[in-house]
Amino acid sequence: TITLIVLLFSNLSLSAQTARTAWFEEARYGMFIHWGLYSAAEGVWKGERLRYGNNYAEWIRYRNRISKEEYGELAKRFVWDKIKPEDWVVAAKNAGMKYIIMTSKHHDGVAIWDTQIGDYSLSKLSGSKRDIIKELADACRKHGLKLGFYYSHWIDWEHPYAWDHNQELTGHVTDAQFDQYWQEKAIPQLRELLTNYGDIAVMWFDMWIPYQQTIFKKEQLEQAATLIRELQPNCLINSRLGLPRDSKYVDFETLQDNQFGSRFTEHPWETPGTIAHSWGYNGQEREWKSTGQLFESLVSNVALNGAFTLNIGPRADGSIPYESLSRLQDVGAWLKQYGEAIYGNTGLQNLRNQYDWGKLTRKRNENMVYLHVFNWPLDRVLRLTGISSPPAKIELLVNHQTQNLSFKQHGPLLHIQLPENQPDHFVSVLRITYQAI
Ligand code: FUL
Repeated sequence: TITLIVLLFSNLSLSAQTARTAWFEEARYGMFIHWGLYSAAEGVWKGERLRYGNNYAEWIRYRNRISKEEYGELAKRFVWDKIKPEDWVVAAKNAGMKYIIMTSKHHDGVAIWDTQIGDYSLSKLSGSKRDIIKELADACRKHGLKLGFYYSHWIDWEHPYAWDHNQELTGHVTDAQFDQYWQEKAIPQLRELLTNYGDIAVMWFDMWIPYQQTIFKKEQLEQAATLIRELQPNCLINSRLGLPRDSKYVDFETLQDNQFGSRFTEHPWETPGTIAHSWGYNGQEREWKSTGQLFESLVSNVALNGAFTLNIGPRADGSIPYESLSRLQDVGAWLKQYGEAIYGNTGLQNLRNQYDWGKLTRKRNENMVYLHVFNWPLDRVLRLTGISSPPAKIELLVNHQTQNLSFKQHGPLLHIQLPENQPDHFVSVLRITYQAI
């Protein structure tokens, strides 16, 4: 009986987790927003560019050793009458994204919402009465997008007892001091975020090494996780919380920055990728990813059962740089036509899924497979191996319509006859319907 009960319970918790993550596995594509005081610095401090290291513009306080007070002055540069969080939500929606992860507190320690904990918040530093997080939450509800919060729980360059990466700003921090930071700042702030903004879909933490290699104690991380479960039982927690991936508190895995999947993985996972090099706005940005790269990231993650959370960094007046907006629009227009090949899609577990023409995705629980053709074969024959059951029909998706294609099956090899020209400039899509796979 005991084994049975244990089994029953583990199944229960498994299904609770599956129910929680169902929307996330359907969504596949979301927007990450990095927006904070660093956005106003634009990657330059007193005429000096970002110093060494990872060159991330949102790290400028640390990299350029800016004092807390001087850094706080950046809040004065925000152009309040232009800032409209609803514009971000509309941009995400038009881009075909299903959720938004917003920086509520990045490593600089500044709360973007109107926190009652401490005085280091955007509202207090700027004197503005607006609560951008509240406005964003309202806009997400209005437009039907899920909202999650990024919260830097480990690194906080403002609090004297938090973690400052190399311990250069705060000096040595003892376990007891760190716990003081945790109990007086992080936990109460998390409580605010989970209480005052309606349904929160994700708490996105940011520690990229296991907690055993950090100052964190397991109990502290579990304290945050149980608080989340208590206040928002449906809220997902990402693996950068720092607990092991198989912990009941970790709902999905976040890979390293810009790191894409390399094999089919059954548990829910995502890549956080940024559209440029920095995550926060950098006026000196030179490394914009091409739209082609973004398509490749999205499709290849979905083909391995993953999601893609694409970051943009709006300016201190709320505007989204043209370079980002145009790329978002390109992918959004494509998704309007071919979204059925992305949303709710996964891959095929035992397929290598590496073809010279592109990638294959599969609509979950249906006998439908999509071929995403990045390279239109010059001989107009598309070769697919790996699926032995014969297709019932194969269609090319063209201008919101379909065109039947002829095909021949030679044992495990399928030859599909293509028209001369690829219908889509970026990625053309074929749909194969099987009796069974
Ligand atoms: C990293 C952070 O250090 C970056 O600033 C950014 O927030 C990224 C998503 O996670 O590890």
